[in-house]
Amino acid sequence: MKEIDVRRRVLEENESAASELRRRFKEAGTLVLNLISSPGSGKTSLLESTVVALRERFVLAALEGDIATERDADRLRQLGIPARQILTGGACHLDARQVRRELEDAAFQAPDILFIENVGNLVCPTSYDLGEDFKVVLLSVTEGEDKPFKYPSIFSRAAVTVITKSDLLPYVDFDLEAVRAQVLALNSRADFLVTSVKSGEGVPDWLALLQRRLGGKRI
Ligand SMILES: Nc1nc2c(ncn2[C@@H]2O[C@H](COP(=O)(O)OP(=O)(O)O)[C@@H](O)[C@H]2O)c(=O)[nH]1
Ligand SMILES: [Mg+2]
Repeated sequence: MKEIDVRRRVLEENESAASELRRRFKEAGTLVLNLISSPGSGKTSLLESTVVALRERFVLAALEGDIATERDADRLRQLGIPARQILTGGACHLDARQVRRELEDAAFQAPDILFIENVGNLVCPTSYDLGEDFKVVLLSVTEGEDKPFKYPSIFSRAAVTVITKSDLLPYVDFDLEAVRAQVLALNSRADFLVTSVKSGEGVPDWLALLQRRLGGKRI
């Protein structure tokens, strides 16, 4: 009983910090994405391609959640955008207060798009709102076609599902249509994109989606 109360309190505190963040991002006109996937699905790689494609037209920034190392933030800083690593020291997800702390730095207060790469897993990040406009779940074709139904919470809450590494489809058993059907059964309004940063497939659709969403936020 006590454990349930503590968990509820933690989530309530997170909700209130997330609402404040959402208000601030709305005022600033910043589109905020919360990217969630297993480790190695290709979150940072997709962000790298996105940054290279959009950095001249938009002001971009990224927050990178990880248990340890600055590697992902380094990868994005090398491309010339402000990126900060949030080290959770073992926790399996980011929370809204960690994001709020980063907003003390002016570079993160009002970009056009703020990418938040969550800690790699399909479970804990699902319950923690970060004040984002929408969650993006990534699933690479090497992870198995049963994953949406195995991890239904994240696939039903993410507005966008991005299948990654489509260049590897010839080498694995991954029935794209079966995966699409699972995702749509969980969330009939989900956007479903099939991408590869190696071949470039689907990347233009992803960039178009971001620009459409940014436009929608600023109306
Ligand atoms: N073949 C292929 N490999 C990819 C693709 N995207 C990422 N990778 C590889 O997958 C590995 C993990 O990628 P990373 O972006 O670090 O994943 P993250 O842990 O989700 O951020 C790296 O070795 C990438 O080069 C892709 O589209 N095709
Ligand atoms: Mg990464």
